[in-house]
Amino acid sequence: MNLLLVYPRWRKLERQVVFHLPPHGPVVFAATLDEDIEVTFVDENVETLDLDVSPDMVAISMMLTAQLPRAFEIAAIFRKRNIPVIAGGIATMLHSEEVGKNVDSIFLGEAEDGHVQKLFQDFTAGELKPVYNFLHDFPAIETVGTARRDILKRELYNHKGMQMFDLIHASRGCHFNCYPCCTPFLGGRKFRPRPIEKVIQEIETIDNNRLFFVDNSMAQDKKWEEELFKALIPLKKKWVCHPIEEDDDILDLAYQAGCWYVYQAVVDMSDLIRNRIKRYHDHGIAVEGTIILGMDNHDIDYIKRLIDFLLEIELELAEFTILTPFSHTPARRQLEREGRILIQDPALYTGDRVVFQPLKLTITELQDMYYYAWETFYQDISCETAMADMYMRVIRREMADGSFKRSRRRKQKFKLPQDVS
Ligand code: B12
Ligand code: SF4
Repeated sequence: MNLLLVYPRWRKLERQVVFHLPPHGPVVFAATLDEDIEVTFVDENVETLDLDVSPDMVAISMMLTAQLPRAFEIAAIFRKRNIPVIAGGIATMLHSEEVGKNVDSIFLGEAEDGHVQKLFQDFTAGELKPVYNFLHDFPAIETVGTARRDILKRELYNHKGMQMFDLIHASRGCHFNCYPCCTPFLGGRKFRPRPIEKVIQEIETIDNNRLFFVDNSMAQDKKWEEELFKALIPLKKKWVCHPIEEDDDILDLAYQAGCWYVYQAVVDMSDLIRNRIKRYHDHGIAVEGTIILGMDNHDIDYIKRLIDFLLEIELELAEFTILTPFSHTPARRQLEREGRILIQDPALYTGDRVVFQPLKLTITELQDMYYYAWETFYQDISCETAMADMYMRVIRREMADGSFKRSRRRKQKFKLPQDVS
């Protein structure tokens, strides 16, 4: 059977440098498929989807709400040609009703442990059902296998000659319940670490020294974290991740294990945040702050002071977004209750547009403060230069421990003048 697996494109954050990472959901999903399913993968963020091909089935994988409109366009084109279309991934779970109206079958939940086989068996028998719901029926974590990175066109994930990182996950779930986040809905608030030997085995297959652990938060099981970092040390990989346990021994191990930088939410200007950032820095770990603008206590003055604070605590990078009431988050529930959601169009749920009524700002003021934040934080060192600095930092470490590899180069694409007619 021929399966066309598509990752629809979405618009990137305005003002941020545009770069592309290889998607993770599709390759982890592909690893769960039986061998007789031949997968062709197209990531529309980096290549053009040929809409004239005729696979036996189209599978759309969606992570973000903003991917929905394009996914529906793709589904409509293939369904018109009587090619069945299924959908899965995070955004399918978050918008199951709407997605269900646009495809032949939706898959909700995690694909491992035989879950997805049910769908393909039914399809082969000509009995594809509209919904396969495994949403809170989590597969045994041991059944998560090595992702099928062989289906990626990896040379396309190269930013200006710099090899971007490969995505991997060492755990699923998150027991916290933060205001803007839908992960508790998806993952059931239970931390599910993968067996460390399986994670290491998977990493050994990755032909890239730079990784991004997409785990929600590493800081959920200290002992597991410690064992994972110890096991990573000999591999000499360099990696980024979400927060790590605030503990000097763990942070020291993380650095030795190759931790390059962490994404850390900066939610206020407290000493707690200041000290947390300092602690990472003291251990040689850089920080990319993730800052959501438009919270109920934010006014113009607060946001201006917040940006000054970010510069003062010397974050290496900052990513600004505007509070977006994504489905199944506490933020959406509150703003819905208060009648403050103004825009429902998923195309505008990119994280850089105001789609709700802020409390202490007008819509225009919040949008302007979003631009102000990017422009002020990067006024002396541009975002591109700050990213290049981060790469120089990792290259130096790689050179020092002998793990540096040159980036892959794209196949020749340019024509010589005499070839151009
Ligand atoms: C990696 C990641 C990114 C990467 C994506 C890289 C890429 N090329 O895709 C980057 C850093 C670019 C990113 C950006 C953003 N992200 Co993000 N991201 C994630 C993260 C951490 C991991 C996703 C992942 O890979 N999961 C692991 C895979 C294996 O799980 P999975 O996709 O569910 O796949 C399983 C199943 O769903 C199934 N499956 C998957 N596909 C299919 C298909 C079919 C047909 C079937 C049957 C099954 C199936 O099989 C898999 C195995 O079981 C999640 C949080 C999380 N932990 O989930 C947030 C998350 C998806 N991001 C989110 C957000 C808010 C954003 C941003 C908008 C803002 C921000 N800065 O965080 C930006 C985008 C801004 C923009 N406009 O560009 C939200 C989603 C919001 C939404 N509803 O749109 C999440 C959930 C974070 C959160 N805590 O709220 N993100
Ligand atoms: S923001 Fe991070 S720590 Fe908080 S609930 Fe979401 S995934 Fe967990």
